[in-house]
Amino acid sequence: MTEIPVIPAPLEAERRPGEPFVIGPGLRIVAGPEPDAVSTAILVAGRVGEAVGTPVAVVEEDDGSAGVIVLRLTADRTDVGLPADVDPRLADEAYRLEVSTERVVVTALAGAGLFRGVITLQQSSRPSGGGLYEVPPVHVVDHPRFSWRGLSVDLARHFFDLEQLRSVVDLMASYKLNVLHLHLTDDQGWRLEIPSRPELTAVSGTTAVGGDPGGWLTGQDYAAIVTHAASRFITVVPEIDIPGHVNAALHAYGELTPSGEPTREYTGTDVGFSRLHVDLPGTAPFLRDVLGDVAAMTPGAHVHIGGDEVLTMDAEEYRRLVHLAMAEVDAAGKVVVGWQEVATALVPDGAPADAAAPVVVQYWDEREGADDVTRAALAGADVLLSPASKVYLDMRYDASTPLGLDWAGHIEVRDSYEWEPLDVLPGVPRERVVGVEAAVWTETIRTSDDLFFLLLPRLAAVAEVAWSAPGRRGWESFAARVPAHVPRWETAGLVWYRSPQIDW
Ligand code: TNX
Repeated sequence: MTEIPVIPAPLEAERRPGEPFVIGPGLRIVAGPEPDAVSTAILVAGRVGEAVGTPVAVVEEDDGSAGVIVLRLTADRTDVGLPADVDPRLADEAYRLEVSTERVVVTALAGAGLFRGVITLQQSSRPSGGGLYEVPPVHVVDHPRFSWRGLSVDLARHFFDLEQLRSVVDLMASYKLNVLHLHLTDDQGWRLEIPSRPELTAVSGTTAVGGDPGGWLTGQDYAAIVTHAASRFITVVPEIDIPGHVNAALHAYGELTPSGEPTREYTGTDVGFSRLHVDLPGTAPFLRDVLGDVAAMTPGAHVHIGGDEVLTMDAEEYRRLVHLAMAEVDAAGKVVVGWQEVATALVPDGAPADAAAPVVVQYWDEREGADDVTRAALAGADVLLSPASKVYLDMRYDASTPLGLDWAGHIEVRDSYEWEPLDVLPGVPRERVVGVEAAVWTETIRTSDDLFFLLLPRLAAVAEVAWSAPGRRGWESFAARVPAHVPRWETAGLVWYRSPQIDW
């Protein structure tokens, strides 16, 4: 196992003899001319400069001198130690890190890999007194196991604003996660301004669970979080949850209800009671407007249409509504993601999928049989794994946890760590599994402190499950590496859970 306290555990990490590399005043970063290398260099220079208290220069010329961190892009896979048979989707995030007493060199095929390598460098460093940091000589070759390593955050039950989301993104970046899924709409509130449907936020933006204050992201806020995430090579996947979980929409637009009257606001925490109606004249235009606008605001490849927990609709109407939404997302040039229930609409009665557009099915509910998901995967759908009993980070750690739910059980840190993604759905072909995504639902979560208390340290555990090769990770090793991360959490002002399973 690795000797450096890096999470997720790298594929290959070997300490080398020699004095540590010193990070302090006078340090320079060599990068460029590629914009992706320069942008990461500037980000790193800013952070290091803040830590050591003097500005750090970014230069293009490598004169071979000591005291530099070199960020180097290459087109040659062997430069980053990548085996020829590695999935091309993983190559962009691969990196090689060489730390010697004199210099640090990060090599990658793309900006994403440079950024991931710098995170490893950061986690390998330790304060050495007098505002300096040092990094022991080390050789690291690394790439992720899965291409989708996500966190889903529910902004609908309680709202979290741009600044709070920026710290979530920063935490994700520090564990090499690469997808931020935003659950933007639900019965209790609508959290993204939609230019063609302004009443959604004007009417339903201000409500939240328990009558707590709501809020929403303006188009500008959304663009800002997308940009902040992109600079850390994290993609935002927006979720507009249909055809259930829609009371906020029905409260804003009466044309979506059979009576034509808007529904009342809803501030409870039940699920499954609200629904769209496929035959109302207002429904298809609503889906077109909302999904079209969201797709237009989103540079990432995916739009999530929800599809979960629709308890008051027959299968045929559900299927028609899901297909309407899928067609709009497809027309807008995006790939559909849906919770596992959409699998029932993809492959009805076991019939093979029609030459279907690509789709990602997100598995979450282990109480349900997974036959539909497996069938969809065999017909070509990709599968994203969010088994609730492992990665629903809104579950309590144990019976004494002061907040959180427990319908999927208690999830101690070790529970979120010790599981094998490919064993979750044995019938799904390995190459259909795109990755792992944690989720945090916010029925009981109101503040950043609540949120980070539930995320830490479990998010780090899930990140390792999603990134590290099975033979490279293990609970004892993980538990031994976690305590070194506490100072960074505390410097960032993040509250965390002192699990009795870890020797802090
Ligand atoms: C299930 S997961 C839900 C959410 C709840 C969550 C609470 C999913 C697709 N639906 O509506 O917030 O459980 O843990």
